[in-house]
Amino acid sequence: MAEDPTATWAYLAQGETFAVVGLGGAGCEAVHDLVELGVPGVHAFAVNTDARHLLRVKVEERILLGQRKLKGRGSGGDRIAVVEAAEEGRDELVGRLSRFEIVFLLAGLGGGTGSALLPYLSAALRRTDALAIPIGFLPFQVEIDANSERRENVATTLRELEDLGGLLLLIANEKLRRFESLPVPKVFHLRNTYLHQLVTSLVDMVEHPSQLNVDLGSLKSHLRNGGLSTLLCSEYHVSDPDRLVQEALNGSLLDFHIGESPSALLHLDGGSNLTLRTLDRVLRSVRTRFGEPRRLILGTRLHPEARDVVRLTAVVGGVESRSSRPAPRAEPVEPELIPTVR
Ligand SMILES: Nc1nc2c(ncn2[C@@H]2O[C@H](COP(=O)(O)OP(=O)(O)OP(=O)(O)O)[C@@H](O)[C@H]2O)c(=O)[nH]1
Ligand SMILES: [Mg+2]
Repeated sequence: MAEDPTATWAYLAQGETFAVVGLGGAGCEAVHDLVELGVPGVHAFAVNTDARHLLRVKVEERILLGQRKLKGRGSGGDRIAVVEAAEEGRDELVGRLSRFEIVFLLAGLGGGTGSALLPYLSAALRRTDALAIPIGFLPFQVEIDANSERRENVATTLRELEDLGGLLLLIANEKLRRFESLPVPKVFHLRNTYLHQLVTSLVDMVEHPSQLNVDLGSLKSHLRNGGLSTLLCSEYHVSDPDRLVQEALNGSLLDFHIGESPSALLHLDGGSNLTLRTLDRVLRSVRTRFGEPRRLILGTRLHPEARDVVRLTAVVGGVESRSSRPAPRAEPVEPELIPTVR
């Protein structure tokens, strides 16, 4: 029997592709919530220095770092102790994560564990073939203002992440204030749903072949040339492409500022009724709203049936660094004003 010519390369399509990794308390909680919302085909990890917290999260693989020094009790905001702990476990940790093609790393900024591990692991994974995508939760302004240690930890972490370049997603808790009349659990559910949309949009974009294909290779090369980048997502009725682009910008909970020379990789996911005119109007709207991009890549996936809703995923490069903007205000506040975010 003739040998199946695909057999020689088919194994390449079988590798594990995506991982989400929670780092520290807030990061592990976010991964737990993502798993509850459903991330099919994505392997989930929880990494913490706090054993009790780690036992609470329902995630496939749980890793306790720094047992010897931190004794499973968390770092109490000590980034340096966490880096030392990570150095000890480095080969095993990086080895376990680098077999994935895309690794989403999630952490709340301001504590010790997540703040130290987010840049540390992003940098370590950038030296492998895996594409590391750091996602940080920026604390509410009132928390930063009230606590100089947190403020320092946030600032140091942001500097380290921005120096790495590439895709950096910073979810700003402060932007949740637009929902301030809703009950707190509902607000955090909205944030988690948004996080879920970011992760699944990117996974969908690179995982499923499409008509105008955007694959992992195009994403990596776009990021290599794009400086600091962010991710925008939206869904809107196919009849209003301009509103689709507007929603991607206005509905974002990310902290970002598009610079003077942006680049954009756009992906549209829609039905068989998506017309060339609609594509054209999306592109025109991007040019108007983002500024004239120096580089634009367009991908589409058109499903066989007609769809009312079209989804836009945009990886925007040339985003300006937060550290070039004014430092956060530091005014004393009453401690009871600090919101509990757990
Ligand atoms: N727990 C929690 N923290 C959040 C959330 N969103 C943002 N954060 C912020 O995340 C920051 C870090 O908190 P933790 O994750 O508890 O800290 P950690 O990384 O475990 O670090 P250590 O406990 O100091 O070792 C805090 O400043 C919180 O404001 C959330 O949904 N849950
Ligand atoms: Mg902790």
